[in-house]
Amino acid sequence: MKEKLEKIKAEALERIRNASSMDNLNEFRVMYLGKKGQMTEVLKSMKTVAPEERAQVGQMVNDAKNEIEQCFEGMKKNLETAMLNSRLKKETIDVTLPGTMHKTGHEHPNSLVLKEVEDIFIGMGYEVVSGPEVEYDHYNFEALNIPANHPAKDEQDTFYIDGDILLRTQTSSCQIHEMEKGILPIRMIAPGRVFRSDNVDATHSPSFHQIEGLVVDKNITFADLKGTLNEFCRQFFGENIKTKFRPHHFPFTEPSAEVDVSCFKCGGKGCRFCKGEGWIEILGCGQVHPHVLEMVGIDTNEYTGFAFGVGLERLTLLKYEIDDMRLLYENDLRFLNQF
Ligand code: 2U9
Repeated sequence: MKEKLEKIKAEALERIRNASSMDNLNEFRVMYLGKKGQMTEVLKSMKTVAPEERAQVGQMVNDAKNEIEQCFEGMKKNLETAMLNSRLKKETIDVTLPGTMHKTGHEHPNSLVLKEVEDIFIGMGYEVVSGPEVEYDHYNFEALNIPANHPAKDEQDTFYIDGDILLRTQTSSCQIHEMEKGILPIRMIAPGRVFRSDNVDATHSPSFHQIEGLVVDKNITFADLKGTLNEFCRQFFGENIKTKFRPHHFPFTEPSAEVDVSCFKCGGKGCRFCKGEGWIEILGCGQVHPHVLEMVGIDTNEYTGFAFGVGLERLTLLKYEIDDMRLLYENDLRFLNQF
């Protein structure tokens, strides 16, 4: 019995000390100390030991068991430390290495210009209003004093969807919706996407953006229109900018005008940028045609208004000196990263 015990102990200690992994170690624990392990078997066979030797043998078995257990615990600690060290070594991060640069997006030049225009008008007490891109003929044309036979309604210019439903060609429809609410006075701008059946070239696109403005109040005159647009041009193009209001015709305004600004590159002398003109055309405007006000039930004896419209892309091209509108839509990062 004594010899058998010594043999088991020596073998167990040897195996435990040479265990190569935690799994391996646990295997030996089960093999020697488990319920059906060799040491348990020895304890069970104590019955066969002569009663006078039982105490001594019992002590020996317990000592051997304790020694194996201690050896196991010691080895377990060693393996755990080794595993931790190897993990720490593997997961070590060199904090002195340069980081990976992530490219962050930024606003499109059109969005930057729109924000600037909105801020100028918000600063003058205007509201920013949006409306649907799919419209009824009535809101896009009829209510704006554009009659059935007007060339602007031609299918060549307008994308018709079905019958009297179309893709809006101007954001003026938003202003009609706003006036129909019957709450006066109105001081609003309507920025948004518009659609026209145009071929793509450096200055045209079948989809572009407009910013239209509308003011309706008592005693609104052409002088209010001029003052407002002069202030806008000064804030947008610079303090020293000059403006010129040229008579024009729009069905929805009367009188109407187009506005030129003095060339902000050459100061009006004439250069390549303004094609030698000294002036650059930027927007259209006028006093709201009385028919337009009457059609939404506004009393023209009491109320008058002014309106204006500007192409957002046109402002962006001028502001950033871009010579081709297509660059704004192609999403070429070499172009967009410059803003
Ligand atoms: C209402 C009444 C009148 C809006 C106006 C213009 C003049 C104009 C063009 C600029 C360049 C369109 O994008 S563009 O091609 N717009 O010249 N727009 S007056 O007049 C309105 C709007 C709403 C109720």
